[in-house]
Amino acid sequence: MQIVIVHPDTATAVEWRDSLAERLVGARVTIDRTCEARAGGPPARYAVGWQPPAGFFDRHRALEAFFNMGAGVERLLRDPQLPARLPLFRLEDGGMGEQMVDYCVHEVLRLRTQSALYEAQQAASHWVEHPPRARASLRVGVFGYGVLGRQVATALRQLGYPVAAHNRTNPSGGPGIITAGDPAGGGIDLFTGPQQFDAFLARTDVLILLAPLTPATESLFGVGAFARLPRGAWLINVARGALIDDAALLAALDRGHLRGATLDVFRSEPLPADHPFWRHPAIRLTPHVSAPTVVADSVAQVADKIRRFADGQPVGGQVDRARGY
Ligand code: OXD
Repeated sequence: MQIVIVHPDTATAVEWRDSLAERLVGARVTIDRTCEARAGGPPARYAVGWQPPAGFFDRHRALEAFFNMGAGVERLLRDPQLPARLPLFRLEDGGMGEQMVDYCVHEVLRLRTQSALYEAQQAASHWVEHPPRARASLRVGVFGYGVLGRQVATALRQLGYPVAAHNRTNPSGGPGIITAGDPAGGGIDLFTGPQQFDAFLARTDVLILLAPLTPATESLFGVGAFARLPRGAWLINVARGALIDDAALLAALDRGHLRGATLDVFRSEPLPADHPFWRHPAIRLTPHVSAPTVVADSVAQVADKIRRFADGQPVGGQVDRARGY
């Protein structure tokens, strides 16, 4: 079995090559464009990678499947050389879930405990007590109820926050809202489709974006969506920067309609040094670190997917190109 690895960072590519070769005994695993890859032998049947460079799919014309090293496939789908019928598989969790849960829970707890206020007070040697914020005043809304969104929603629900999620479709197949009283929803209200988007926003004090970037979600969070959130809402974006309209977010923060935002992802990464997000007092910002993939977990998952694919068994995480994820 021939497998080619492609990743912009050489050390990561080497780690994947060695770990995958250990798990798939007998497989020949090489890194794209290295001497060993050019040494000959049968062409690669499977590719495992992240952001393949231009020309990659031209160099590897015998591929039968591409296994993405991350959850997001929007860049891959924009590659004009991507063969139309090549099956694509994305990583499902891969060690990201628990990190995403911790990142989002941490941000919600900061709001609940008014951490920003007390940090500012400490800096000014200022002793003032504020009334605690009730959990009920932090109604969480998770936009995107996939592998990661579900874990984040469940964790916050278990901590006692009122939680709703919005998904493109109802994962259980039904049309409506899974209400808090419905055991199928685990106490999470599920809103579906564009028709329930406004109602979802209207009941959300902490909006967590965890949906893929697709033509349907690009810039979805702009002037209209922010206006529908209750005054004083907080935004947490751990999905993709292009889900939000940067100018609309700045305007909503400046006029105080949104109280603040925690941003881990941006339209352009690294975020340019002159971008106003860096210095905005109502923005907390991290450099796309909310949930890095854990190589050991991800390699185990991809090795399993490759084995299943090679054996003709069903493989999870297949990308639906029409849907965009
Ligand atoms: C991913 C990411 O898509 O790390 O997996 O952003």
